[in-house]
Amino acid sequence: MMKRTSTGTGTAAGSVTALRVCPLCEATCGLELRITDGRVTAARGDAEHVFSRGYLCAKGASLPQLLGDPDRLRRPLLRDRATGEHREVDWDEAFAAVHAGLRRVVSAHGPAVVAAYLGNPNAHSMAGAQHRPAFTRALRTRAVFSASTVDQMPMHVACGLVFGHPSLIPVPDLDRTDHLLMLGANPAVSNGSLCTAPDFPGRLAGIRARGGRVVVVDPRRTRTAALADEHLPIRPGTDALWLFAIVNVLATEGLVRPGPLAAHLSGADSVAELAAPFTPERVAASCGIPAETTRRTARELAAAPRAAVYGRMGTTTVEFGTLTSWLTIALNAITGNLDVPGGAMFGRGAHGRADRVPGGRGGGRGWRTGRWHTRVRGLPEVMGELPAAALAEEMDTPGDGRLRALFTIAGNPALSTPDSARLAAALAQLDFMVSVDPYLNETSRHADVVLPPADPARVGHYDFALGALAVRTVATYSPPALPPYPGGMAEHDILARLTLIALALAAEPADADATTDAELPVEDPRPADAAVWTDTAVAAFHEYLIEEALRRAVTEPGSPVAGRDVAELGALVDGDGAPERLLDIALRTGHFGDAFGARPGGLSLATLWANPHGIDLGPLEPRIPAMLRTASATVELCPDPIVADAARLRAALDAHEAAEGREPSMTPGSPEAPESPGLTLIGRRHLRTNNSWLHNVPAMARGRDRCTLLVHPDDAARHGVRDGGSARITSTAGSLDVRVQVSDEMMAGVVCLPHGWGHGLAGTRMSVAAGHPGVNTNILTDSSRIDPLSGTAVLNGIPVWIGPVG
Ligand SMILES: Nc1nc2c(c(=O)[nH]1)N[C@H]1C(S)=C(S)[C@@H](COP(=O)(O)OP(=O)(O)OC[C@H]3O[C@@H](n4cnc5c(=O)[nH]c(N)nc54)[C@H](O)[C@@H]3O)O[C@H]1N2
Ligand SMILES: Nc1nc2c(c(=O)[nH]1)N[C@H]1C(S)=C(S)[C@@H](COP(=O)(O)OP(=O)(O)OC[C@H]3O[C@@H](n4cnc5c(=O)[nH]c(N)nc54)[C@H](O)[C@@H]3O)O[C@H]1N2
Ligand code: SF4
Ligand SMILES: [Mo]
Repeated sequence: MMKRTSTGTGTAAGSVTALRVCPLCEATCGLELRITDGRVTAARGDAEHVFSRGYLCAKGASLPQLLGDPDRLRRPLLRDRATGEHREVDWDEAFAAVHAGLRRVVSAHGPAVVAAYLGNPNAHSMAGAQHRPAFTRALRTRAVFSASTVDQMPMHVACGLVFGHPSLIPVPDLDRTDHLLMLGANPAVSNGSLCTAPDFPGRLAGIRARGGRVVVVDPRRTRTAALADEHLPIRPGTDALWLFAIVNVLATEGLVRPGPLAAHLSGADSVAELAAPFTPERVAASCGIPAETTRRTARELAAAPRAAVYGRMGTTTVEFGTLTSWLTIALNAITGNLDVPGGAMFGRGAHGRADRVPGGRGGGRGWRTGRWHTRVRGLPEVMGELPAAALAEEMDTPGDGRLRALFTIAGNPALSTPDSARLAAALAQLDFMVSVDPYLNETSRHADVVLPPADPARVGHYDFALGALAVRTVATYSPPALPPYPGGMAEHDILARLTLIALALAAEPADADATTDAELPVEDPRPADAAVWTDTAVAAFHEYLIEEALRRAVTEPGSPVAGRDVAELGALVDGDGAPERLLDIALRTGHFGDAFGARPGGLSLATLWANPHGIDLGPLEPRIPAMLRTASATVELCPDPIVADAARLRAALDAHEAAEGREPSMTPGSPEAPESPGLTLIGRRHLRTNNSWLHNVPAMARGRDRCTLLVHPDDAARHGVRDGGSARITSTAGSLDVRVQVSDEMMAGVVCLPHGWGHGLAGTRMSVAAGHPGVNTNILTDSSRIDPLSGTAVLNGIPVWIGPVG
């Protein structure tokens, strides 16, 4: 195949443009980058991109500053354990240090004491999808943690139980719905999550322009609430009660109408039974929503021709996160809005696999959690991962199996996960730590070796993770906009080398008592005794990945290339490097693929190259029952773990009613209950932030202080704090001093602090961020409070006390 060039047409003198999908959030906007003198000098929306049509936000526009950030690491760093200082080294020295450090830990204690933490940007790179999984498997450890358990894991669990696979997550069909009931989401700022839709705000406006209705349920009057027809303030953590009350109204008023889905649904009657105790009147005080409003909301939902219920962070990172996520699915199902246009539908990436029996009945083995447990608290594994809330205790609690080494890949758990003070201390006392990260930040400052990947302009891009969550099926491939810089290394090449090191160590004899029961699911492609991370070994590893992908494709049921010859297909694979070749295989063997010639006109890498503004494969289509993976081949609407958790919710409501008179609300916030804290804490995001890592970009840092505590005027008066003054905020986990911003956006009894701040720590190298550090709200997050079914930390709805400082 001919080598293709990436940069496009010339513009102003000396400049060219290149197209690139933005890697910063889930909206996947097409950008047009201007490149001058080998640098990205400007970014604007790609007006011709089939999905985003020119939309971009302030973060996308700041990409040139991010790429050119002088603090961005371009060479590996090695840490001197005596001084704590990091110094630049070459790649060979860095990988040699990884090899030696990992060998020291694994030969003494076995691979089970090595942990990995995978952060959010893994969902936004090809390397995260293509190379990262082999690395964590090669580590042979069960101690894999990720940002999912401070994010969307409850939705995975709900979908795993109901549909039989945790990745089958329905998304609101924004462009065709007449009614959107949105809980705990602020897409006007976040640009959407678990729902990929560039220009989310424009699409919300579209619903209203069509005569539809948008209802936002949120303790704060957010930008999104301001765009809606109606805003219902709700007490943090009580959405499960409220959604059950909606089900209760539908059931008692004869409004349960699953429609054609009924044929593929089991357990719908049990949902109504579960909801029986939760009347609108009973939950009103806890939720802060009058019973009449709840009844009206239920009737409006039932009456809308096409409606979707959608919940995000405010519904997942709460005490009943899985139950709440499940309720959104259940409501869509019993109102006849699941898997129909305008309702909640299943996305499918352009590379997505074919459903098992095309057009036929699905079915599978079902899905479960708890295949292994954490050492200290016995918390169950979910999707092969352990809760981030347990990371610190697994590292700092003495005993057999204590975690002694850690790899962080694209993560900043020191700011992003619970009980940060304890976690920072635990990171500091690890035997060995490696961070794959472009910044020396609050997490990587603890790393013995920091491996910085080349920036996104220098690698290709295709959205593997987000395609399945998009409101339309769209495919865009962005080739590297710039050549590799001298001495830089792409993330996939870093991960390939780390995998080779882990595989080589697996082949070495270990100490007698350092045993593991984990088998080795990745083959070491090198000949015996070959050097570990040479270019030749990397090439062999890439060949192995490509062959594996083909082997899987020819054996998978329903695959359009089932039964064909791996060597025959291998000769047809297109693309310049391993990431492109793996993408070509995924595209061509997927649902829309050309099946390596068997389906002319189907997708391949070549068709993506020919369409640089993306290919639109149309709106979502119904997929039940063929996509189902439950044992019964039905939507199992009332699985046992959900029934049990509904009993836990009922018990919580009963307990609070028993305490009636002393404490009129299930959540803290009542002055009549002095033993309970005064207030509940929730989080927020800002247009110019991206979790913890854009605060070093000058355009993102400019302007007013954003790390403020929002307090309702009545609460400010009651607790003696004033606008612009300092307050001390205290939870069961820790205490912070923070600047107060009095705001009637807040529901009374609820205060709000953003996450991702707390910069300027010793040993970090983020000069802009250090100039406006803010405070780390996760010092207040109590790692003992989790949603038990998913292990997800309670980040929203934290009981806190506040008072003036001094
Ligand atoms: N209190 C509270 N805490 C929260 C949240 C909240 O709402 N409230 N939100 C949670 C959510 S939703 C999430 S997703 C998590 C995020 O948790 P994390 O993923 O742990 O944290 P991020 O701040 O996203 O850090 C991303 C890291 O990746 C690095 N990075 C950026 N690009 C690349 C790349 O291309 N390759 C590599 N290798 N590294 C890269 C950055 O420098 C940074 O160190 O935070 C969670 N924490
Ligand atoms: N600008 C910007 N965009 C981002 C990010 C960012 O940091 N900055 N992060 C990205 C990431 S990783 C993610 S996961 C997404 C998250 O995307 P979203 O979930 O849309 O973003 P949040 O701002 O966390 O919105 C959660 C909302 O829930 C509300 N809330 C809190 N507690 C409750 C509750 O108990 N019930 C209800 N009903 N509401 C509650 C909060 O007030 C808040 O408005 O955003 C992504 N996009
Ligand atoms: S909305 Fe998201 S994808 Fe679009 S430009 Fe902004 S950060 Fe990038
Ligand atoms: Mo997230």
